[in-house]
Amino acid sequence: MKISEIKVLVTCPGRNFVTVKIVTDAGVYGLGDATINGREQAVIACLNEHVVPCLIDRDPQDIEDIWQYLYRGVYWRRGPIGMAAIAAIDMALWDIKGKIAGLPVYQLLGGRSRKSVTLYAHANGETIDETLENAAALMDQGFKAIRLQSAIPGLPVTYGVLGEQKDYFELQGNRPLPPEEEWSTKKYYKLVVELFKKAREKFGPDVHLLHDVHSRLTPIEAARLSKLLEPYDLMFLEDACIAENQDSFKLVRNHTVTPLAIGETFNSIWDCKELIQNQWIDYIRAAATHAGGITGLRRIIDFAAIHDVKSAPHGAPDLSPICFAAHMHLDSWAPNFGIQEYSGAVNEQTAKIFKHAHEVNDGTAFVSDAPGLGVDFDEEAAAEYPYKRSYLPVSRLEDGTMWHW
Ligand code: CS2
Ligand code: MG
Repeated sequence: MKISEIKVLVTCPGRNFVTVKIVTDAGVYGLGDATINGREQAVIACLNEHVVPCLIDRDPQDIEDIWQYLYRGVYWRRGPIGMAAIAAIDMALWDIKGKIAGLPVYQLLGGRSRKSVTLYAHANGETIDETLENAAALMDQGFKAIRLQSAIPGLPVTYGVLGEQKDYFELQGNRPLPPEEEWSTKKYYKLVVELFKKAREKFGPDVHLLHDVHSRLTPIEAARLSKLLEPYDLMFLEDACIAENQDSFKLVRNHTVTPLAIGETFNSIWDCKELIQNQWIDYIRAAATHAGGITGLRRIIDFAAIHDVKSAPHGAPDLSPICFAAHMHLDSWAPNFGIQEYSGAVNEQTAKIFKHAHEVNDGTAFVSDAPGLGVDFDEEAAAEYPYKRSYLPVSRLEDGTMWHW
């Protein structure tokens, strides 16, 4: 069997998604997600100019050799762009292998470790009360784990709290440039501690509560917040600080028993080796799209398993339903699965383009038994929504200093 064509397709049904379609001479095709929010064209160029030409006429069944060829074989290895390109190719090859075998990908990984996949949903609000009302509504829908994010009084915009009308395109206007946000740790501490205090008062001890700091704190600030939140028993505190220096998490860990999670921007095991082997974190949040596909993420999850670190894959709306499908298989297989982030159902346009067979019910997902990844891509529908340039915001401290977004 040979790879006869590889298409790299971009569509914007409300946000940009980059999809790889590998077509074989046997007529079977596979799909992969290569979306990097705000850097879509860089991955497209990397694929079209550098990756695709090397793969035409190769046997699509050689997943491992192709992964090694694109990773080990390349002098300029790692980094988000290269690893997203590898990821999309890798997912598409697993999809093809499953279709040839007539088996869902989780069976190729070794079979299921569980009946279903627990999801955590997002409750956001302009006020604490609104956030808690939204959380209550999600609990009514069956969610047993909820991430709480609330607007910070005194700051113009807060991560995770985009009102109904405001999407990133609207924030950016006709001449897209990164929207600017402001950060103040002092204002944030007060809000976030109050948010979780009220949440526990209202909901009691049983519901799993989570929160994403989105890397805004310094290591010592992160340590302080983790400690302040201890009475409210979080399932995990996400991205408490940046981990470019992995030692930062040693500092946080030494001060708290709040479980820690990180990893959505990681590209390989080398971004989290010390975090995992020293057991400075409890959950690894890497995504198949950004960490080298199913092959890359499976290795990270296996390494995490022997250090008692659980998986909790990134599930933001900027990962396409193809990535969601890949996660469904990894989540169903991984012996050390923790929880899957879920940002809710996709919009109508996206659902028209990406059709997947995985079921979501009562805060739980059920992996499909369709051969391969169990997701399809409608090229004609996708062509109706052309690419639109878009940026993620940037963040500054109140005095204007550039900060982590
Ligand atoms: C996030 C994302 O889902 C999450 O936890 O931190 O919303 C993240 O901001 C986006 O994926 C960025 O593109
Ligand atoms: Mg996050």
